[in-house]
Amino acid sequence: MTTTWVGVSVPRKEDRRLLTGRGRFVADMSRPRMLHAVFVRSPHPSAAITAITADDAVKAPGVAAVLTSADLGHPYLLATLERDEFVPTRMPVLAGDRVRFAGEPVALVLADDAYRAEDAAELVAVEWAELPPGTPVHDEAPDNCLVDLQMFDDPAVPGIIKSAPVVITARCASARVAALPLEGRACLAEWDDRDEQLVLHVSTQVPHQVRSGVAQALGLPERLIRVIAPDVGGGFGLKCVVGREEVAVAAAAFRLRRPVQWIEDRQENLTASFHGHEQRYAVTAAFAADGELLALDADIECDTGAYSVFPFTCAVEPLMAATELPGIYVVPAYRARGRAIASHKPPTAPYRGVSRPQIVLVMERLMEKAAARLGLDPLDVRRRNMITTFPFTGVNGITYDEGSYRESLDLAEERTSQWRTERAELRAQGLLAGIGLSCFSERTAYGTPTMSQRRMRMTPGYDTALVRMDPTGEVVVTTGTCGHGQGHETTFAQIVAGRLGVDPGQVRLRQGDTDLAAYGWGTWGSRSVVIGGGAAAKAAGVVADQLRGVAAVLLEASPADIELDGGVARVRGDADAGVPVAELARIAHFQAHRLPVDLRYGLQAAASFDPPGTFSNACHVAMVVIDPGTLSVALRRYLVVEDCGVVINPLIVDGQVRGGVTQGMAAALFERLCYDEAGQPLSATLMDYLAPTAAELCDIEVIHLQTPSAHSETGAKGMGEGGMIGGPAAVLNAINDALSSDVDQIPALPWDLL
Ligand code: MCN
Repeated sequence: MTTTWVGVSVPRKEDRRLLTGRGRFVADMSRPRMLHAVFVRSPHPSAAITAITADDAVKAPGVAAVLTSADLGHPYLLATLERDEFVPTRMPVLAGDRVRFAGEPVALVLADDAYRAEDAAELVAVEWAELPPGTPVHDEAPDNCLVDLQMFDDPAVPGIIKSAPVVITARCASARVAALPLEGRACLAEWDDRDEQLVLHVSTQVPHQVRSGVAQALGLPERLIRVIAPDVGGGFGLKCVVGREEVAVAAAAFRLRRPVQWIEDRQENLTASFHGHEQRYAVTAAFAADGELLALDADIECDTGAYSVFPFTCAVEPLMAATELPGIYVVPAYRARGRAIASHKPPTAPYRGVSRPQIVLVMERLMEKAAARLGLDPLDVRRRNMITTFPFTGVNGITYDEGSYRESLDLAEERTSQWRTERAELRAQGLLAGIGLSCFSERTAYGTPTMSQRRMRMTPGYDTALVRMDPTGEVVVTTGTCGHGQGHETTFAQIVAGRLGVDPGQVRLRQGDTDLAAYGWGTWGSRSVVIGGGAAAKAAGVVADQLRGVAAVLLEASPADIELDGGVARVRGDADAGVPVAELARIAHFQAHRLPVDLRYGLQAAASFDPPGTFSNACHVAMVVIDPGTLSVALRRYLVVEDCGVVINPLIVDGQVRGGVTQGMAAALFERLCYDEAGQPLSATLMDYLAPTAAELCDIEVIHLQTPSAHSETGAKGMGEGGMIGGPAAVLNAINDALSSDVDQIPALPWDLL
């Protein structure tokens, strides 16, 4: 049996450097003659710019330049959907004649240190003419609607609703939130004369899309730009779009031929980067007397802020929500309208979960409400409606691959039976205790077959990996995916090591560099293990065949009889006949003449992978205790039964689940970005924006079921967002259980619970 590293909790290779302060983040980098960039930002949510005067700022100590939109030639980012219902709008790199949210960048100050740049930014005089309330965000969309999609429109729906025994209507909402990565956005751009390249070090999840965005905005060929993502301190979707600041910094370095660095501060991160999840749902669901869901009608509004993000566009949330709302339930008749509404707030990016925390919340609230109205057990109502035969093609046209929807619910119910006793005891003591549950699937690894349905001009999906073994038998893997906290250096090494019969310690992942990797789509949408890992597995399989070929020559055996394991190539069934893999590598490189032509010239292979996507699933159960005096909610117990197919590294998967649940419960209980009536941000610091701490958490127990995916090279399904997707609904259902309430929006703040 070949040793497999799949399923082993290999400690994260990256943690030694990260935990000992030896990581390399953009802010750790410095260059001779480097300029520090600070942006002059709009204090107004909606105003015309009538003049910008930088005379005083330019004369300030240490200032090298002040650049405006006009200085840069009015560059912009444009993300487009090829749909008539979509209104394309430009996002200027620096606002030129008009600002559309408070915090929008209007000028770039470059100085020899960041403090001088900050001081000089205050000297830039901008003349504003505030626009009257009600002025459309974009002239192209007088009603502020940037996309209006009637995604599904079964004409039978109104009739079914009219004659159904039970009709449930609900208005669910989720607040605008911040992804809040530990490291904000950051970039350092420098012109490299020797390579004739603009090298851009960016804290990003999508290096190739940053390259495309900069190239398109500045009218440069992509070859002229190299984007490198060094260590990235989290992104959660905020960094899977291209920041206009990144383009501005690139333009400044290109123009001045001096290195330019920009480090976003926390206030900018909260008020001027990308937000997520501000959505409103008006849903009507028809149920039969036995709890069967008969029809669903949904009207979905996503407040997507002032601009369409590059490359996803502002349609990403409404499209996802309207398409995937039915989730794990059989919905026989469906209507869904999804709209992206522009507002005078920062644009939204695809923050972790992308609409799925909201659609799961909607469906799980509907199940609870239907059960309450019909006097049925809410778990039985879920079971009555769950998809149980696979593959299943839903009314939304989505084909769901094999999952364990029913099994995960059954197991969760069994494992939490004691919680019900505990809840009764707590209630007997006069405490407000409640248990809530959410069942859901998480579509992951969206390849081009799926993404093309969105009709983006830039359609993401595939990825390519290159696996190379060097003459000492060590392996380097390059990939277009770009981990930023998920432990890819470890899990990709496990996948590749298993195929090559070597130790994961011998496999080094190189990612986040557009000059190293073929065009790829970065890390988001829980795509990396399936798509990047799948490409790496395929390429490693080819290199393994090459190794078997070389071994077969040396051992005078058939390649089919060669096993690679423990760093040695052996003839199956013959314990004595073996050659170390390192020796095969040496011969393949240094003694090529001894090998047949097709085995000469090194050990390497590239492979691409582009699956249709696969669905993981999970059931979350939360138990809360609510203080009757203050109505503050404390999480007491949390269980996740999750199925992401073959688990490559249980330690990492558990960490991903726990991190996601933390964000999910924070969205349910604390987090919201507030704006006043005029559009001024009120959550500009971490004193106002309540991020969770360890004190707000309880232990999160994780149990794995493993239903392998047929669409994945390794059988793994993605899972990086699941914790966030299931968390809000489970916590909100627990609160409603504790208070016998019917709250449908998150966060559920104490005053909402009165
Ligand atoms: N994994 C595994 N076995 C599986 C599935 C996953 O061992 N069956 C491992 C993978 O190998 C990988 C990790 O779990 O190391 C997550 O894998 P995957 O589900 O493929 O998700 P991605 O790596 O593509 O990560 C994206 C996902 C998303 S969309 C967001 S948002 C998010 C998240 O990951 N942002 C994160 N997790 C994050 N974790 C950190 N620390 N920081 C972020 O910004």
